[in-house]
Amino acid sequence: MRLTPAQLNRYEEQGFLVVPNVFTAVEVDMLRDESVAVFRHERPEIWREKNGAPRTAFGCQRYSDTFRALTTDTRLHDPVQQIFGEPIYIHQFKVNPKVAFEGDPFPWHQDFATWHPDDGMPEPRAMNIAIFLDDVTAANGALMFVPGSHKLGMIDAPDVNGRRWMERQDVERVIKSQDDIAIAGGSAGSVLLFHGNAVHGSAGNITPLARRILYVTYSAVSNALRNPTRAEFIAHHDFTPVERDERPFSERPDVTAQTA
Ligand SMILES: O=C(O)CCC(=O)C(=O)O
Repeated sequence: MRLTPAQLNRYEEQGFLVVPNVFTAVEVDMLRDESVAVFRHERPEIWREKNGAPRTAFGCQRYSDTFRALTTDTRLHDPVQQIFGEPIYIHQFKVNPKVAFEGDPFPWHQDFATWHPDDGMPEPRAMNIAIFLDDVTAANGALMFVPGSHKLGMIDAPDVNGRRWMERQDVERVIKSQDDIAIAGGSAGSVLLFHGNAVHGSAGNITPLARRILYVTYSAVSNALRNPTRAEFIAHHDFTPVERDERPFSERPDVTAQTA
């Protein structure tokens, strides 16, 4: 999948982009089933909310054939490679389920404000591309973005218990300066791309509707980590370029059965 000039312009102006109807309903079902299987595991890579509800499954492409195949799918790989103009590797992979009634918020932050100080990533030449596994709305915890905030550069954020959420005065300043907050919603199967310096966050999910989102963070190979400090399952140390595969992940022989 290549982005059109209009989509690229929008991404460059806003710092994020939703592309509807990229994955089919059958594929979304496969990815949902696989994420349910992943969250049955008790592993250090699976983080839970304070109440025990699943929050994030990191690095599950390493033990799931379905998710591994997905990382080479041209619908995820190609738009990012198009933006960076060079080979890319996988910096991070995760599923955030934001479960019905219990999913907690993600406070405002920039991803690069963690990647740079904690992972030793030189430049914001890494980005997320995400698949909506449910219909994502303002009600069930869609990501919110401050449009254009990626152009402000990285804003230092303090390390508080291993997380670098933005300080409130910075959030206020950025939202005032851009005068906007946008909801990145869409139907299941849509894809969301966003810049490493895009200021974003999401509210909790108090609805009975799940809001599962799967994220692949690709980085330009020239931007490989210099001195990573976080766990390898969060910030990978394997900088091998991803080899794209023209076959949709769902049609590959190794992903016909649930694998996680
Ligand atoms: O899934 C979400 O609601 C937000 C996730 C996010 O921003 C992050 O993991 O950095």
